[in-house]
Amino acid sequence: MVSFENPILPGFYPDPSICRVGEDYYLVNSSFEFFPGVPLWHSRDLLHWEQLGHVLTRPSQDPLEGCRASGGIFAPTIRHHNGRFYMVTTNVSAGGNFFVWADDIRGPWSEPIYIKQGGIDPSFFWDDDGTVYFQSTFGDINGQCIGQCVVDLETGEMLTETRPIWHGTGGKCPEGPHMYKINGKYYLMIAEGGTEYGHMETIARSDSPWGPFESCPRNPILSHRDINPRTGIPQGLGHADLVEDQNGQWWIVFHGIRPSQFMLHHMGRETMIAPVDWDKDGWPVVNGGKPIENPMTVPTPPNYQEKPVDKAWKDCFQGPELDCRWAYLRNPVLENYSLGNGLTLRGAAATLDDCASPTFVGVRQGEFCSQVEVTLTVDQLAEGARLGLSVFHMPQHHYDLFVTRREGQLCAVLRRRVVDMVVESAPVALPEGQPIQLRIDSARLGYTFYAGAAGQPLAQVGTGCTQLLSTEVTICTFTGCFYGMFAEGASQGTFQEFTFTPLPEEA
Ligand code: 6LW
Repeated sequence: MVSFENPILPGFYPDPSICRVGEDYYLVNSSFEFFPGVPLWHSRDLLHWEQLGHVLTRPSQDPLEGCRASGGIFAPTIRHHNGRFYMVTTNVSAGGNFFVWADDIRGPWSEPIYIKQGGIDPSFFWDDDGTVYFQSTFGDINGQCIGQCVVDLETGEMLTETRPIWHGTGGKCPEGPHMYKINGKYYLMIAEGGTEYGHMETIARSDSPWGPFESCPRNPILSHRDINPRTGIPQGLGHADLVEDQNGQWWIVFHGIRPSQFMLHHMGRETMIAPVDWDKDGWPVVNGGKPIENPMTVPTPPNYQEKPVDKAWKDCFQGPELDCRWAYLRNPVLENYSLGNGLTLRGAAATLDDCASPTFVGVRQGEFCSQVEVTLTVDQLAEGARLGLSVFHMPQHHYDLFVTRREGQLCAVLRRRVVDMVVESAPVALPEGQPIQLRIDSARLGYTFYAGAAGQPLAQVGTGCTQLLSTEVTICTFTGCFYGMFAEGASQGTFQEFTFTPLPEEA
């Protein structure tokens, strides 16, 4: 047995899907309006994950122009069959359901092949006879359900009409379907209850991929809907996928949230994992029937090695391309970004308030308590233009620490945008012609923003609470908070040495 802490992927990494190829595990997440799309992860022991990159790296695969916050790419499924990888997902802002494929996990991935069946949360299942079944959310006279058709993977053509196969156990929003053939039975696992505090995972089985499906008597097999959020135990567990390891032990990946305080979370839905055993009647039992809480103690996974986890990192932007942890807002205007002795950003008309492609590149917040710092050299900055560091959730919810000019004076300002309110701090004067340090100290309930000349003591510019950047305060987004460098207006600046340092939780 080994112990570990969930989430295995901290920060906004929701709707996980997983597959195994030999001794290698691959996992993907949804990505919505952030680009590149569909983060792609690899592991050899299910507990330590490295990001390989993304599946959707070209705008032709992931058109996000003008898409709304929490639009774009919804839940994906990754599968491997006959030596080929398949990733199927939905772009709710352009095109609907589609899949891409690759013979090498590192790509290149194909252009999209669209499938006419509607709904979201698409998934593939290959039967022994080679028939390929496609599932997604659907609806009929009896309400919301899971719909299925047979598809031709060469063309994406539907070879049958869509038929409803299961309506779930009565929870709202039956979604996130995945089908598995285990011990000769067809199992269909879905999420129900909606991706909030009532989320749950349920399962049913049949002798035929078309059903009828018999519901597991112990449904839901995974849920924290009856666990008090004040306990600090993760909430909103659901949207899961199963995988069998090479020792025959089964595992379930799913997402959950870590509230910062009672029924508020700002880091999005995070990827978690737990072991699965099968009871005498052939039904799955998650984590021995116990709640998902840290520390998790689980059977030793294959290839497991104790590895010291160092969450601190630094990026000096010296490479030919950005590290894959960085994400743009929608399809980026690439001429506004350049690398070489730092990351140079050029501002444009688009701002963080717009559903556009402002000059922004960010990394997901995955720790409650941390310190983020970056050094900025101002190359060009017109009156009122901005260069800075933002805690960004969506266009109506972000806190921006930026360098600007007020009556020609170089200064730092904190601007907090919450729905239709914008509050700006008093400007803090900054010296001309010197590198500027911008810093954000994050705590569970709030952020503190600092600025000043690099190497000098920094001045506090302002503070902001995490509550107003929480999903429950926004339009109930599907995303979470990012730390992002940005440029707006007639501005150009070079960012160097972006450091992330986890801090101990304040007492
Ligand atoms: C995902 C679906 C869901 O596709 O939210 O609430 C969507 N549930 O399963 C976005 O995460």
